[in-house]
Amino acid sequence: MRERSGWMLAAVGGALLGAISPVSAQTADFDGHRVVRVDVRDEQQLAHLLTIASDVWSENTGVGPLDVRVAPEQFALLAATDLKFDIMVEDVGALIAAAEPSGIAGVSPFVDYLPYDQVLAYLDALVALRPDLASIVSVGPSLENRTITAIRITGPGGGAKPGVLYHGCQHAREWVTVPAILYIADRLIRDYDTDPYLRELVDEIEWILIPVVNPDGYVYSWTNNRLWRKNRRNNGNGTFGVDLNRNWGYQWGGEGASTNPNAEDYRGPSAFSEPETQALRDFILARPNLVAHTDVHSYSQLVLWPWSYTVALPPDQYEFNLVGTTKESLIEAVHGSNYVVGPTYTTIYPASGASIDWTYGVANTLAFAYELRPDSPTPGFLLPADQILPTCEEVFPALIYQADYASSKIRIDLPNGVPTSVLPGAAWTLHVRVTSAGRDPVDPASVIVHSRTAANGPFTETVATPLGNDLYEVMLPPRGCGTPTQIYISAAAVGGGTTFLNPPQAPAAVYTVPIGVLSVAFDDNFETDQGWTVQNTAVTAGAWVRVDPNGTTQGGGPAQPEDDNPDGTGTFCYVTGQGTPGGAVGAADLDGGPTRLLSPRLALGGQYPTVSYYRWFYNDDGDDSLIVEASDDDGASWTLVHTIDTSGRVWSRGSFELINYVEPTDNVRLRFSVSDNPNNSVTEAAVDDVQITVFACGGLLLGDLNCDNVVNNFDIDAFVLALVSPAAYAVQYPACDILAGDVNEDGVLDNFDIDAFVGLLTP
Ligand code: 0X9
Ligand code: ZN
Repeated sequence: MRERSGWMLAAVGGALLGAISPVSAQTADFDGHRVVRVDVRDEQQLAHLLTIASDVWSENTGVGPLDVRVAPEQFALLAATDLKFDIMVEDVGALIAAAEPSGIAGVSPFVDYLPYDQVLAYLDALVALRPDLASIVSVGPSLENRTITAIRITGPGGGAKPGVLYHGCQHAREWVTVPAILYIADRLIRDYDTDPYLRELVDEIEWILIPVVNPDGYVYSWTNNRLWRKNRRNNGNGTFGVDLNRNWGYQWGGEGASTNPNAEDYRGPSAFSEPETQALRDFILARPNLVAHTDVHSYSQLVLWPWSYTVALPPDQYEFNLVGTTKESLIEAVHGSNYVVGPTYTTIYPASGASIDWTYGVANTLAFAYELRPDSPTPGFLLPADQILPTCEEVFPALIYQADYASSKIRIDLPNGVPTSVLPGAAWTLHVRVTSAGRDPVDPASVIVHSRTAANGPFTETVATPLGNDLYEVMLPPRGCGTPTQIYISAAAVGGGTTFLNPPQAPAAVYTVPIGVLSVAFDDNFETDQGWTVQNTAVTAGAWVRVDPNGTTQGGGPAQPEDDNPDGTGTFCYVTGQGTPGGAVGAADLDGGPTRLLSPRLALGGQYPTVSYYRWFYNDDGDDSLIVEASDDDGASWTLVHTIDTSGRVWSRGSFELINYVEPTDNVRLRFSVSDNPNNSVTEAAVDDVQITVFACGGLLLGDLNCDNVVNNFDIDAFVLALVSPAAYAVQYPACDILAGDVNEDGVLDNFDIDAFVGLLTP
């Protein structure tokens, strides 16, 4: 895992329960409190430290360097132990005092932090500036009955406009998120007359901006405890607060959220138990026009997207990554700040019940979360006021871009998917649904299916036929058996603009439709021995072994899996060394290596094999990997297929077209290799459910003039002979069908087939 300093989420984990004093009504006093970075060597030291410290400031609690806050008397206790530590913050109280707002009434929100009533007054002032564009909208009541207040901004003209909803301050102490939202409203309103681009976005989009979605917490962070995070729910056991960003109802109650009411990431008693999340949920559900959502937090300088609850990537990962990396450069272009982008789970930590998982997973918006300045624990939440304006300025273009992108988006779906294969000689139909997010309608003449029959040839464009209700269809012509058909779809809005693609990375990525009859050539769930061999080099422990695995754990998560792939059958798989139930994690992992798992020889000559397998990989220092290779010469030489170097801690599926790596010969082998060399970490890998599907032609293979079931240079002589003298061809190749030479599939073998035939031979 990437090392990051950061203590965004303090006091995570039940171990801290006893150490945290119940919140009193008095102003929390952090004078003389230090933040120390302790070198925690093992679980015992960790447990001991957690009985001493007030709370944890690192984002993950575990063995290794750990930042904790200690009161002066706790510091004395710590100093008396043999734990080694560095002092990171000398005086938390002084840090808070240094970032104290001036409290001057009427001050700009971009010059100093504003108390809640002045935030509302600022919204009123903006509405007063442009009542034709802006209005105050009530989202609903907070727990203490404050009104969660939005400013709605849109230009003249009604009708269905795509909407965007951006908000700050789910977490009370993240003060800079409030001006960041106000700044958007400010610019949209003040620059409407002078900036044609912003004017267009205001006219064509409904903007809902909520500077503070947790008003009770925000007020409390001003009056009582500057470092308050949650809402102000009385949990009934002397503790207060539910983490609103663990209370949303998509996969609520999973990883990365606490059941402990005292914890900073307490998820609440049930999904949407809190008035604040309920109000936002109902507000969003009542507005199906919403296309984008942003939840602004601080700090760490990150741009995050779903999922937060699982390591799995969202279905729209490609698009999130595209928009996310564009945001990264837009931000950097303003003041040079570096923001790290990625899915929440892997970029910060697991967090179930987070807002963006719900607004993406349920409300179907393009949902991002930000962590604003600074990038380090000091000053962390206590960002000096002179950094408010640059922070607002640097994220503004990225936030605007997200709204522009999401609201002009055209979506291309394949309601029936693409066929896994089609029969040789049969025409087939593709159904496409094309919808517009609303700023401009779809241009029906722009819906085009691009198809080609050679891996590198030009695409043929077929304009789709509209069927009504956003549905279109395209009839694709019958083809002989051979190279798969490749397709992608494009569409644009009336008036042009961006051409949207499916798959979005087309034509670099395409849908592949094999022509032929699908069959399974090899299937191994490792319940029996199908002839795999293990080859070890410098392995001292943890070589590949076929077992029903015993799980091991490290840092609260699995290292070696307890079960084989849950999507497959049986209980066995290959793992790197069998774990001992309850044994130490390091005793059962791989040491040295590589250990290599070699498949039996696979006869795949002349076919189109798709290989799929399931894998597990865990490595606690990030310098090892699981390597997947293929060979077409019985293992004499190897071609790299996949490198898995992220610790998923879950089973995931890998698949590839063999032909993209090696020739499908009768001497194919697969190989899975992993090493921990030098032996410096916990390294665990597992492999299960290796399956190879192939397409048998069961008929004519186009281009296979010598009928040996492969199209290659050995067909050239036969093709030329067939072309110049069909009679001579029939004599020399009595078992073959001359129509295999009709490569362009126009019904005859003639000179027009030459280019197509050459196309089959040149990869
Ligand atoms: O833990 C959180 O809720 C967020 N970090 S913070 O330090 N600001 O508390 C990160 C969660 C990402 N946000 C969403 N997934 N909405
Ligand atoms: Zn936050």
